[in-house]
Amino acid sequence: MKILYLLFASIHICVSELLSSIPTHLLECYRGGGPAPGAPKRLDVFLNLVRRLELESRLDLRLFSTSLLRSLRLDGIERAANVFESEFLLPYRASAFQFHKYKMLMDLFLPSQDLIVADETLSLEEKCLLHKVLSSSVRPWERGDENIVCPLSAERRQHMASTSASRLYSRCPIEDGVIQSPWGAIAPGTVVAAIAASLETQQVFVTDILQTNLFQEEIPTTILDMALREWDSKLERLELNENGTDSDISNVWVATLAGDLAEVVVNLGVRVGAAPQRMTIGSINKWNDTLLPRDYYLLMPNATSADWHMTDAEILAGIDGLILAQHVPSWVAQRRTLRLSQIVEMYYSNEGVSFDPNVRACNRHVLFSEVVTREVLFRETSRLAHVLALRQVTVYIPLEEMNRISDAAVSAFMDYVPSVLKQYHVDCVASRNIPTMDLIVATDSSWDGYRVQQFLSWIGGSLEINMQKSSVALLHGNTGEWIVPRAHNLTALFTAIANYTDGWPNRLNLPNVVSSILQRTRNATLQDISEMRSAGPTTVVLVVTPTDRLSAEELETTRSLMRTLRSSFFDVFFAYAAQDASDLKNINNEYMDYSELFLTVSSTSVGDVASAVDTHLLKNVIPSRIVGSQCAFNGTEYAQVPYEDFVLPSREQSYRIHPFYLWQQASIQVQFRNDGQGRILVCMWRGAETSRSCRAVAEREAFSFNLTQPCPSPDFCPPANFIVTASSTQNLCAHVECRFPHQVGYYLQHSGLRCLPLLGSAVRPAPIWKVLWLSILISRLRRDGQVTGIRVRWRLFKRIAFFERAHTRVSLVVVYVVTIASSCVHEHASNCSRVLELPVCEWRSCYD
Ligand SMILES: *[C@@H]1O[C@H](CO)[C@@H](O)[C@H](O)[C@H]1NC(C)=O
Ligand SMILES: *[C@@H]1O[C@H](CO)[C@@H](O)[C@H](O)[C@H]1NC(C)=O
Ligand SMILES: *[C@@H]1O[C@H](CO)[C@@H](O)[C@H](O)[C@H]1NC(C)=O
Ligand SMILES: *[C@@H]1O[C@H](CO)[C@@H](O)[C@H](O)[C@H]1NC(C)=O
Ligand SMILES: *[C@@H]1O[C@H](CO)[C@@H](O)[C@H](O)[C@H]1NC(C)=O
Ligand SMILES: *[C@@H]1O[C@H](CO)[C@@H](O)[C@H](O)[C@H]1NC(C)=O
Ligand SMILES: *[C@@H]1O[C@H](CO)[C@@H](O)[C@H](O)[C@H]1NC(C)=O
Ligand SMILES: *[C@@H]1O[C@H](CO)[C@@H](O)[C@H](O)[C@H]1NC(C)=O
Ligand SMILES: CC(=O)N[C@H]1CO[C@H](CO)[C@@H](O)[C@@H]1O
Repeated sequence: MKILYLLFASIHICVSELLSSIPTHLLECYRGGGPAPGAPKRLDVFLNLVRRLELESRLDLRLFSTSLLRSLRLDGIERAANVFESEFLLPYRASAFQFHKYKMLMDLFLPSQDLIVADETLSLEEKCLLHKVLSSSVRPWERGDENIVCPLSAERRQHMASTSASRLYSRCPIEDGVIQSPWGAIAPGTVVAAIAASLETQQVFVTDILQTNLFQEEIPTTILDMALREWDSKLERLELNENGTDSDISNVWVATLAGDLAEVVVNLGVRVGAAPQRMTIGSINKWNDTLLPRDYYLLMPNATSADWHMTDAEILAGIDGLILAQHVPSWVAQRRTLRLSQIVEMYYSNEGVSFDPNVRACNRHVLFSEVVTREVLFRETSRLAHVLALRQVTVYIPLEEMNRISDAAVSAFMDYVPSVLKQYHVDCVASRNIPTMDLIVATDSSWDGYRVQQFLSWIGGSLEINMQKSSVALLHGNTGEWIVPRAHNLTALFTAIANYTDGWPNRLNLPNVVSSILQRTRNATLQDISEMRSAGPTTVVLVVTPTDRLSAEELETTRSLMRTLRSSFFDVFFAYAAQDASDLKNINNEYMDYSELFLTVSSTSVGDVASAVDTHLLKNVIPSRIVGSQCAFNGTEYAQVPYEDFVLPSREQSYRIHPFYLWQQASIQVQFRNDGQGRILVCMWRGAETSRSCRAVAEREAFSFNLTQPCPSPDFCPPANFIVTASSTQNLCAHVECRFPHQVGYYLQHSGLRCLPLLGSAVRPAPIWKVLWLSILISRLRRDGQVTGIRVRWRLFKRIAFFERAHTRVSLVVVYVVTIASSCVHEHASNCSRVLELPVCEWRSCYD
């Protein structure tokens, strides 16, 4: 290992000392209790925030990790007793025991600067969330909800009676600085610090530390003198070898297990003596809600003791940090652009880190023995505890005594570790495909706001919306208004929900929902045209309606709206989660393009609905759409922006061309151009055919699938499906947007697709011009009140008549309006519906 000897003088010049007062940019996170609870404290949310900062700051891994700690981590913040917040006084500061070790780490072992301006990149909610999950602390005081959260047994209640502080300790304090991961809750601040330390390895001599001004300032001279004398005599007696390795402390260990174990020694061991059985190591915890984890309770066996010096989350993160620290320098040597979020995400995944797939959290129990030995842990812990004690304990504890206590703590730790490794172990499993989609959720009266949030938290995580192209939107099931218009990350989603103050649905009004979808789909199509898109995620509308039933009138209205939707837009999937879906199955029996799914749920509980959605929607293949929204116009091909996508090894990306776009076309080409990070395999097939034509596309090559006469017979025109997998990866995706280094990127482009009726055949006015007219017309119609398909059409015709009289040129526009609002009533009609009534098992029939 490379040993860098610290030049303490230089630290003084470039690095400021860590202070215990809350820095200005974090004050808002405490004033008035801080922002309302928002996104779940979960790995995916944490990674998304880190990624956002990485994208903005453009620092390398080493500078970024240390700056992240400097800027947003401050351990040991607690609320002062009996002080009330005022305009001039904020009763919070970093005064709990966690602060001391963290201060030593940052001042002496990880010299760093704060190069990140979080305020420029993150919203207030995001900044505070990231600060809270990075900073270790415990909120110890009684809150008043303990009887609900952690009820007492009668026998325990008697023990409790004797507490008499001015403020009572809670039976279940809240541990901060933790996030939920599939392999147990972890303290991400510890993992980040370990990675930072590994890239700046320092072995610091105890004697050097003792002589640093920064360190000496806060220690009584008598104690310091005793310490110096003891070390000097050790040196004189040549108890230290000539290289001094007997007296140095490694920053990687300070950042991880030795740091937390030294806290046990100093805060508890000094009090109870050198007896392993009296050392409290580890903790019993519980999330207040596993679907929407926000508070992590410490269920302390004895309410009056505050022995949370080394919690399970810190142990797990310490082990993970040590494992990563062993590998990160060599990975960075291979790929200089490697980012913190990539390392952490790959480690906490079933596939492992792309450079070294065995390094992953599901292998933690195996890797543990490679990185931790009792001897090293003892050596590092005892030295650090000795130094830490000078700061925290008011009497001098001789080295011998400190070593005995440390030895007891290390014994207690080594005894405890197997059980904690076992408790949080989850086997590695083969990773599964996650479909990309624009999901829209609408709920009925069965869920209140909190349950909707639980569901969204769960589905946002399962769809990986923070990491992939997917988005989630929330529609009010009764009014059809947008509660969350569209969110690409969970923090934005929860901020919008926190801002929503109107009531939650007391019933489901499906006509309102479908007409909102219709309007949104139209807007999205117009946007596709103006952005010249060639492909995109499919829209999936998930109607959660375990309780409410449709009235006959509503059914009729919905049917006619659905007819309008289905005849004009082709890549909107509907999924209904209901206890009895018989009525819902009647909504659409005209356009059988298999974009419907009925999930039977057994109750209204969020867990039941989530498990049905997981099995039938998320594990399903929902292909992305390849579309030809815009037509060649004025005799020229319209410009098309190639669709950029990527595939991860062991996953696949699927696409579909709806038959509408194939109909009546002479020749269609779909091109896949490899972006050069590995080889891909692209397969094409039509409808439910099992025969696929596949083609390997090497780095930087392109391949076009040619479909001549894709629909030769008017009666049979199955959709065209494509699937892309990565057959090899060079592990070199380097630009900042890469999710992982081993993803393989490609571009998709096509020509010859039929265009939407919206911009039908040869036309004079420019597309944007028409688009505007269309929007104006339809939004006026909607404002007239509740929309039914029939009424829409009727009013449209009245308006058409008006416009025709008003201006002859307008009649051209009107043709498109008719085509879009009630498409297929016109010339396309018969052909349109026939295309769509194809007997191909794609969706509905497979699950019926
Ligand atoms: C979340 O999305 C919003 C917009 O939808 C964006 O402004 C914000 O920066 C995103 N946050 C993160 C952390 O990516
Ligand atoms: C001290 O370092 C030298 C060279 O760096 C090495 O040869 C020697 O073995 C080391 N001594 C001890 C006791 O580690
Ligand atoms: C979990 O804690 C958060 C934040 O305190 C709170 O908003 C939420 O209601 C709690 N959930 C449950 C189920 O108690
Ligand atoms: C908790 O308190 C009980 C009774 O006072 C005691 O027997 C037990 O050892 C204590 N547990 C711990 C972990 O201190
Ligand atoms: C919150 O809602 C108000 C209006 O109700 C709106 O003006 C504001 O922009 C919203 N804030 C966010 C962050 O969405
Ligand atoms: C669609 O566009 C119209 C007009 O531009 C706008 O008023 C409406 O709010 C948009 N609807 C949605 C769902 O975005
Ligand atoms: C159509 O093309 C002709 C000649 O190519 C050009 O003069 C005319 O401006 C174009 N019209 C539009 C609307 O772009
Ligand atoms: C498809 O057509 C293009 C151009 O006509 C041609 O270059 C390409 O080789 C064709 N692909 C196949 C597989 O025939
Ligand atoms: C444009 C087009 O192909 N239209 C066809 C629609 O279907 C009828 C028969 O139902 C044909 O006669 C049209 O040619």
